[in-house]
Amino acid sequence: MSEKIIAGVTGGVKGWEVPKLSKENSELIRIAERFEIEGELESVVPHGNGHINDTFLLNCRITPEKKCKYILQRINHEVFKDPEGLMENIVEVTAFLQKKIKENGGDPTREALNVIPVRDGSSYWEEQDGTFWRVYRFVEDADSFDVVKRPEDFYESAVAFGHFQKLLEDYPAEKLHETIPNFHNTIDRMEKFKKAVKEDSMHRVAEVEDEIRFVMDREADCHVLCDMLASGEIPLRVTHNDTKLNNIMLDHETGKGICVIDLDTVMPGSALYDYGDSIRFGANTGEEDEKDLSKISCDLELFVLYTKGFIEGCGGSLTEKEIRMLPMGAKLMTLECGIRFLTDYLEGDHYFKIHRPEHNLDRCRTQFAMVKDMEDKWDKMKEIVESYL
Ligand code: ADP
Ligand code: GN1
Ligand code: MG
Repeated sequence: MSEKIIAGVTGGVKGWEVPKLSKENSELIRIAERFEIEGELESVVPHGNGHINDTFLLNCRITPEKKCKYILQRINHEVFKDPEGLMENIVEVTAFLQKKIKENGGDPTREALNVIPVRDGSSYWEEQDGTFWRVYRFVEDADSFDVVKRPEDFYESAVAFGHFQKLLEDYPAEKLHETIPNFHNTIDRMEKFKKAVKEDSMHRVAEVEDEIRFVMDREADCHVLCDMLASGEIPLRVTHNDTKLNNIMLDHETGKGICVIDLDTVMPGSALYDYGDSIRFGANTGEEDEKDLSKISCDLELFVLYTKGFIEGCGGSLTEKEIRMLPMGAKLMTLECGIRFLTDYLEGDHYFKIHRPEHNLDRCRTQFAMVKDMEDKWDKMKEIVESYL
């Protein structure tokens, strides 16, 4: 491996230091070479903008003309307490998807994640320091986006996320490990939030009284979807649970959502979670961490496009009740995410990666501004989804 190609793993942002991942470039190379990657490893570089795992791009040279890429990830085991169960889910789910994609005449090496095993055959590598690593084949000729640049991209992401759920319709849910218990249980999220407020371990409660009130005023909302799932009014399905736009790869040539990635949270859930989380992130006119809240709103044109694409992608599997509840899915996923950012801020920012001191607070505020805007546009949102009944 050439000496001159080095990964920069850390970074200071405007005088504030991002916590260091204590891995030197040589260690990353040593870890990467444990996996069945082809050719000679030429470089390891940090990649993507995920909030949870540490992601690196591996560039390999097979011949002087032929190159290939992989994704190396350190699984965040503070967040995912059972990395073995998580990888078992991913191996099983990707094998299931690949089989279906093949049967449907698609390309299973590109339209689903491909886990590259460790040379001893296992799906992940555990370092002596207790960190967990995995490698995926890189999805070539495709991009993931952190903001909606073209409305049609958002539409295509909706079709792909809907279709993903449809493909997993007959996946045996009982085989899945619950990688994060109560992940979208908004009642539980509310309880954890109240505990963080009560403990006030960082002495930050006084500065976020408005935000705390915003949450408490909406406590009743937190019960709506949980109660409907519990009573069977809406079905439990196998869902992705983290459907933000940068968790899908869009094909350069066709513009279609070619591959759904970030499968760590594939678990039993509600279709409304997947729909709602995409609206939360992609239909927002501002970025998730925008400081200027006047830029935040729910873009109803994007809302229409996503709704259309998702319902099409689900291929007729959504029930009438689920369609009626789509606006509630969007509002609750946004409220929940804001509550999670605020809880993490109150607890000292140990869950989401942050790049500035008040990053989680900024993120929480955009989510609440988005919720407020949805409430103002509620009748219109209902009218839009009801046109699909
Ligand atoms: P996180 O859980 O931290 O969000 P992701 O699995 O979403 O991690 O990966 C972070 C980013 O890395 C993605 O948004 C995407 O840009 C890129 N990425 C992940 N897996 C692949 C892949 N197999 N091919 C190409 N890019 C990928
Ligand atoms: C995290 O992993 P990433 O960056 O795609 C989080 C989601 C949040 C999202 C907010 C496992 O998603 O639940 O909605 O940040 N993932 C996990 O941007 O907690
Ligand atoms: Mg991601």
